[in-house]
Amino acid sequence: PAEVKEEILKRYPTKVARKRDKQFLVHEGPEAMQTKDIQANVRTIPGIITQRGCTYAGCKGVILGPTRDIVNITHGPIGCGFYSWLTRRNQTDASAPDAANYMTYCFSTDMTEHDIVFGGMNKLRQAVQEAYDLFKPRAIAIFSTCPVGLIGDDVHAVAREMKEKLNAIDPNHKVNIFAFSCEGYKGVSQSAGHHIANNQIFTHVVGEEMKRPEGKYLINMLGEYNIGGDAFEIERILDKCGITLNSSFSGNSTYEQFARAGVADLNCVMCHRSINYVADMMETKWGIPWIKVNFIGAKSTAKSLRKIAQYFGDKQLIDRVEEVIAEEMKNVDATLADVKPRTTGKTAMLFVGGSRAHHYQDLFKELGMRSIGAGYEFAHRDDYEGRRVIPDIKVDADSRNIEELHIEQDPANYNPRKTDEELKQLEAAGFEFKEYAGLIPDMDKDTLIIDDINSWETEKLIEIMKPDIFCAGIKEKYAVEKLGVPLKQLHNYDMGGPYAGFKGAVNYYLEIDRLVNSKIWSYLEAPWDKEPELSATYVG
Ligand code: CFM
Ligand code: HCA
Repeated sequence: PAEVKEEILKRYPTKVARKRDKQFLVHEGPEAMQTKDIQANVRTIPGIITQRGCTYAGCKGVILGPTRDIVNITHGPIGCGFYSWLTRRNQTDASAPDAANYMTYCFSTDMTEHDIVFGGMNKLRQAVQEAYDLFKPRAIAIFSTCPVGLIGDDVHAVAREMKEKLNAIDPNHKVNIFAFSCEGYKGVSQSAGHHIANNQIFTHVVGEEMKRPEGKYLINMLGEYNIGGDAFEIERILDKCGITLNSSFSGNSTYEQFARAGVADLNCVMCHRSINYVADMMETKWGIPWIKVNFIGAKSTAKSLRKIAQYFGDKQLIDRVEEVIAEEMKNVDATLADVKPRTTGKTAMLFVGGSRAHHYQDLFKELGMRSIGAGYEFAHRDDYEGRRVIPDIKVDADSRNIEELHIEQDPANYNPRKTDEELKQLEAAGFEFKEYAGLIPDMDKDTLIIDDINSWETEKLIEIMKPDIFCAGIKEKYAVEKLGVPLKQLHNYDMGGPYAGFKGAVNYYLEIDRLVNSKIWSYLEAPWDKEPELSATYVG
């Protein structure tokens, strides 16, 4: 692996190589890695074909995308709205008779040259009015794209003004309207967009309703986005255990769920990257403790359920969780008995987002496969090295650009869920609150950990290391498959899934078996190998 790194870096100009060197680690074993840090959450080098997306994508697509009853208006040229329309394959259950579902629509102000020159605020007012007239929604959200920031349209002023105007029309219908300054260029990646989205939802929605719904064990799931129906499988399992999902950020979610998030007994964080600060804010404001969970992988699912049960400490729940695990593991074990002999020893690489490149390694482990290279597109150092490094993370101008909310205890509703004594007891029994150790400790010696990998490095890695499967997204898919290596999209599951929970694990085992054991990849020949007339020669 050290030679692979050298081979790749030596092709770069010195300045680029020096920078990539800090973002490209060879795993030297657990002890040595304790002192190594990775550079992350910094700007991509201009000219390099990154996997990353923009701040608007992180805000509008990722965080608010899976919520069904907020009308999400993109203020910008039509491409931004169109491209972020249902491309992530997050699903929602709108089967209740009165359930509103706007996810199938694409709302945009369709800014054109005229609006860029003379300002787009009037058009935005009209769009909000039109959305209100057509749907009478519970909430309308406005998302800024790059040109909005450049010309200075005040989206927040329009939101305030329209909220006041529309709430005066019909006193029986309350509509909440808020906006996001999530211009695409605002941060170095989608990650900034998560933060902007979460801050505004926290400011404008969370805490609006403080009445506790029914349910003895009330949890919020933070950072689960219902890709391919994952949330449905997680909800099925929680239901079976008797655990009530109070609020989901934001897979299969509704406005009301966000509004009542403050009453839960426990916050469970799936994707640490996109939302860990929300868990902290809810702890400060209302005293809700948080734990890291992972429902990707059958063993991880079982572990997460046990952790939740241990937190509540109720014998009845602990026993029920064990019953559910035993019952669900039958099918998991039977599938593995069939599949594992064929997948054992195969190798995988995962370069995805800010949490899946870690979580999906658990599924590969269950299949007896080795993850020989992994990295995130836009995660921060804590997602690689663990939360212990948070105090040492350098705050640069780009991160300072993203607002940190200052949260205080809510005097009326603050209520620590556990006494100090109970917390101490749990901790003494090995229970960890607010803890995430990151991806590096779970990887083996001699693997590669690469932040913000680019298309050239991807092709080079595959050429040298020849993994049996590569996990990434749509931009990488066909380039990688043309090299004769199957690519599994972990963003939209290639229309498959769910892959979370127990049933999801079974789906994943079967899918990976099909991919890594199919003969088709070895027959693959690029078109120009067969028909040389298709190959072009560059005559510069
Ligand atoms: Fe979290 Fe996500 Fe991800 Fe993410 Fe994403 Fe996503 Fe992803 Mo695509 S919030 S970091 S910004 S788990 S959209 S649902 S699949 S890159 S690994
Ligand atoms: C985003 C969304 C994305 C893109 C996926 C991909 C997703 O980052 O804006 O590149 O295939 O999950 O849909 O991450």
